[in-house]
Amino acid sequence: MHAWPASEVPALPGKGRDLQIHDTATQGTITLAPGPVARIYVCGITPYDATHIGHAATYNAFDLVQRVWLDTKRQVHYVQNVTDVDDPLLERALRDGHDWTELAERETALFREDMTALRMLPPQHYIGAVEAIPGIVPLVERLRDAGAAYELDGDVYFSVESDAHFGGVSNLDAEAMRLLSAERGGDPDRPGKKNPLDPMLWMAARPGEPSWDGGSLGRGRPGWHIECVAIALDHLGMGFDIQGGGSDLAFPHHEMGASHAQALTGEFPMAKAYVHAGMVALHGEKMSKSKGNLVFVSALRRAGVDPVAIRLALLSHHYRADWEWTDDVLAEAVARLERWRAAVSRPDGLPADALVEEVREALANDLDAPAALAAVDRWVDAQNASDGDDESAPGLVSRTVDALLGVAL
Ligand code: 5CA
Ligand code: ZN
Repeated sequence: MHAWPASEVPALPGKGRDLQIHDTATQGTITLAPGPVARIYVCGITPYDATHIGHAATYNAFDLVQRVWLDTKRQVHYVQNVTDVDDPLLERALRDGHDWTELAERETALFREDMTALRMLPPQHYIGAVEAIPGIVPLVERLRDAGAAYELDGDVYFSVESDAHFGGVSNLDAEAMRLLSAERGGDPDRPGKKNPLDPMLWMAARPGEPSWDGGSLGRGRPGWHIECVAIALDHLGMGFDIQGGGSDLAFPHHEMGASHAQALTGEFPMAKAYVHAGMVALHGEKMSKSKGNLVFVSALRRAGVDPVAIRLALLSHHYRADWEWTDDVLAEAVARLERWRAAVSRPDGLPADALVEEVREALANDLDAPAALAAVDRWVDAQNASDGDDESAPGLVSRTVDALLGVAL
């Protein structure tokens, strides 16, 4: 699949700092020091509805990761998937009488437009579940042949007991895992499973549903977790730097994915850090497609909201916080954008070299975007109240917020 166009990332003087990031698996902050090419996998959308502010907030967090790494003069190898065949997509298409492939294509196209408007840097590999199927089948066969997977009425399940590290990503107790499994696409109550938590790797063809040739597995379609693992291993290999997504993916998705990969390769860990963004709520409840309490990025854009203001609204919350979208959050971002634009539109101003370092430091410290905004606010307030004569300052501030925060003034 094609991704979306990249906006240019200006080069800044000097060099950024190595990223310290909170890792869900070790429950602490670790310093990542990748080689010349940093590797990141971020779970993509299930395209049955438009991009909402919650999605955008999560992708914003991982866009900051890329920007910090680029500023350390590394290359970034970024991979993202599109879950373009899965139960929720098929259910929505059936409910609305749409063709599921058309629904997926339309919503993926809209996602690309939203990501472009928000200046999110694109992945180098943007891969759909459907196009990944030829790579998924042999992985499931390998797991089965190694005794890490078993068949149940034609479906193939992964045996969580085959990975000694199972449970080490999300650190949840058995009861919590069972509840979340039932809530998030698993089937802990299906009779015949070796462990109630075992997730499906390959679902045998169901009447009226799309299916693909699965070789020795028979016709069917892939389970959700193996989709991301196949794509990540194909394009990044084991031991990549960050596996990213929203906090609702820690269990079961990232837990199961890590176990699939570790059982397949015998290597540990799949990723050096498992990084999870907080959930954005609307009217007190997590914004979610299934609940329908959504604010769409495309709807805001259509209503004339500057995407740069949307980006600033996302940046005004720490990525790990759960937060609530309100009209005030957007109004504050619009006002901040006006102040910042006024400050950099002057021909000269207060020196900004220290500001570059402050923004770098804030982001390297577990992506503290609110601290980065506060640093820019301080420069902007001082600049708007004084008559500095550094002719390079406004340009340097513009380039800094563009390169490190994706904010185009
Ligand atoms: N296709 C799978 C991942 S392989 C999926 O979870 N798709 S999704 O469309 O449901 O979500 C896409 C990303 O947005 C995920 O990382 C998810 O954790 C994140 N996300 C979903 N809802 C919210 C929310 N309310 N706040 C923050 N992030 C969210
Ligand atoms: Zn995923």
